[in-house]
Amino acid sequence: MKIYDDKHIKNVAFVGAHGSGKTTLAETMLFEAGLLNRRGTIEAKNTVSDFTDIEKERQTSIFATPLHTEWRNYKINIIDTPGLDDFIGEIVSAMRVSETALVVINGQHGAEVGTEIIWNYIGRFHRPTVFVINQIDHEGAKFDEAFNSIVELAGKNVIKIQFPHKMPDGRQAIIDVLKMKMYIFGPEGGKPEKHEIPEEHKEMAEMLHNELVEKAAENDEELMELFFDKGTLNEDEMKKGIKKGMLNLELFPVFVVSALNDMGSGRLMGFIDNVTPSALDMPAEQSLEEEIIEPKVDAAPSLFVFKTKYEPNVGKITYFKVKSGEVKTGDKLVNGRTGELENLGQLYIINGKQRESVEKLVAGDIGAVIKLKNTETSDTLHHPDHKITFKPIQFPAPRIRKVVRASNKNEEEKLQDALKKIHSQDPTVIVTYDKEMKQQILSCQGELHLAIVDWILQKEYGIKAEFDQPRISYRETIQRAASSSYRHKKQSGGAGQFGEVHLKIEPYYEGMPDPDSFPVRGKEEEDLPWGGKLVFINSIVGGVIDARYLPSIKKGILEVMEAGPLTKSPVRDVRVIVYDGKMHPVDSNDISFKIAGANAFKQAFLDANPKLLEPIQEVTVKMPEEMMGNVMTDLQGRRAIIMGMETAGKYQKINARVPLAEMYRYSTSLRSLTQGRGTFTSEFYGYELVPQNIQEELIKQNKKDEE
Ligand SMILES: Nc1nc2c(ncn2[C@@H]2O[C@H](COP(=O)(O)OP(=O)(O)O)[C@@H](O)[C@H]2O)c(=O)[nH]1
Ligand SMILES: [Mg+2]
Repeated sequence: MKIYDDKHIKNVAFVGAHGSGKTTLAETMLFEAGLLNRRGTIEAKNTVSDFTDIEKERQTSIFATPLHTEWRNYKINIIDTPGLDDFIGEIVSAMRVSETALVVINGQHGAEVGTEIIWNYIGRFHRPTVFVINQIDHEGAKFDEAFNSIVELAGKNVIKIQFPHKMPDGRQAIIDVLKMKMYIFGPEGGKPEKHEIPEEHKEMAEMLHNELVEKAAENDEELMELFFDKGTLNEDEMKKGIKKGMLNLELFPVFVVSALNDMGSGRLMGFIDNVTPSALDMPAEQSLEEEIIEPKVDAAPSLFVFKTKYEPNVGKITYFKVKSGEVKTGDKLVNGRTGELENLGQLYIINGKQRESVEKLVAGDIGAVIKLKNTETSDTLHHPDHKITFKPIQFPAPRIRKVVRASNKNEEEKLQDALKKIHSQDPTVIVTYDKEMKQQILSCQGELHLAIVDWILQKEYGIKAEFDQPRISYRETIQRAASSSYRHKKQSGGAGQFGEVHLKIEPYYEGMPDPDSFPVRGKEEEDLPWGGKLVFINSIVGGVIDARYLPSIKKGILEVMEAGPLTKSPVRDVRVIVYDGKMHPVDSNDISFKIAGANAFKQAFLDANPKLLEPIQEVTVKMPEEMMGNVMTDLQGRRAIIMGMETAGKYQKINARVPLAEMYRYSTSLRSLTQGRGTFTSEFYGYELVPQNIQEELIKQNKKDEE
């Protein structure tokens, strides 16, 4: 492999709806460049990109796969991504290290739901974007409709560089209004014949060409002047203007290809070489140390890890982009997060599962290394003398949560280990332990994502796991003050037990003034591990209870609070005033006061209008305007409180607070309510009162469970 300098490396993420042809296009680009002897297909399960067993089985991409091709003295790194929303994490990490997004559009369907979701997502990265209408060979392909759907998606800055044409003899042709040429393909595709644009399309081509010239000139003053002088621009000037327009996100060129029949991929690679930006053209990134890191070769080396993979017989593979300087085989760099030195060993460039050793990689390039000790996705490795840390990748928050456990109890440890690796490979799979509910929670992006995790556990780790709905963790509290007293007394043989406690409990709130009807001899404010507070006030006068017994009383109360009287849920936000009691000179001890405190508290609690609180999620739903009514009705059926609505382009956003108990399978319902066009995020907001009828239901259920 030739070594390319930083100006001759382009990084492109292939994104777009599921089934649009991203993987097939990547395969064709590798083949056209002579890197493959034969082209694999999705159906034959032998593409370079979809090489994992699960991708072959499902005949679709599930992971982002780094590939590269070489075209006319340029190296093009491609990251082929999956098209389904559940795998958005793969798209996010690919976008992070690519300068250009290449959105593949299925020529039969135009911009689809998946395109729309991904477009909205990649918008956040502010990346220059090329649209490619694929499948022009297909009898169902409709170029004009597909093009219009792109305009609808991305606006008036979408501009045609090419359109397809069928020759009278049935051969496929592509008319290019930048080059002002027609390319005619044989049945096998590959290298086309170059021709003049036929008479019937001349006028249209001229018009589009002029549009393109104007658009190219718009983005550069110098070009604008040239354009006014000459009335046109030459090809090089146009390329310069198009590049500027792309960098300003004010020009989105549209190409056409048949990935399957190998038509148009060479021209597209030529455009990537000559027009799409390299890392040097992009705004330099600022490190967390607030240093501007230019992707220059003559600088201290740094690299950013965007992907991690575990492969049988190989172990851990770390994929990275060189952000500055150059890295060489055998370099020792420091991991900014751990401070540990990592030995880079052999460097590789990658094409799916194939790795080719290289001696060095320069700023802007993408490569891999194996067997790093303790480096994860989002880490930066830097020169020992020059600390550089890049901002970690912002992965989307999880959308579903499940309890996960090994079907076979003996495999629990094995499961932990496997889940750790799965998280390392895919940071959107998150495993946490919920101490309160004593359950292990796996969070991820959706039901399909979960199915993939399950598959990996079974097929790669030989573990059968079970996934259940997590239990909702309620809270208990009180709504009015109540007092009670309790005497604990035991006098059967040996030493007796005696303790008597009088207390008052009240609902606690932030900023509550001290009581005026009791003296405050001591006050403890305790932040409870399950949220909320216990305020414990000692108002004992005349030493009726010894001060040394107060901690025992509090301990007894806390024990009750840990598993509340209503449903065994934790109690929060209570103020307790211990104001009276009795001791016995011989029989009183810690345990007696603990028992008395606990029982006095329990009695008072049940008398104080006790209430259940439930977790509430802050939910944001985004959907096309016309679907808002249905989404709203559904949300109201889930006891949601609508907090606000706002317009975001063609979309409406609803902000709502929804009880977690009502969010069950929301992703599935939203999908069917919006034909897949709605998306949502959901975050914990806080605890709120459960409606009375539901409270009664829950108490009844809890009694039943106990029996
Ligand atoms: N007719 C036709 N089919 C194509 C073309 N490109 C891809 N396909 C088919 O579309 C399906 C999805 O392709 P794939 O590359 O997996 O799409 P991806 O999900 O975007 O990666 C496969 O069955 C391909 O054979 C094309 O240019 N023409
Ligand atoms: Mg694919």
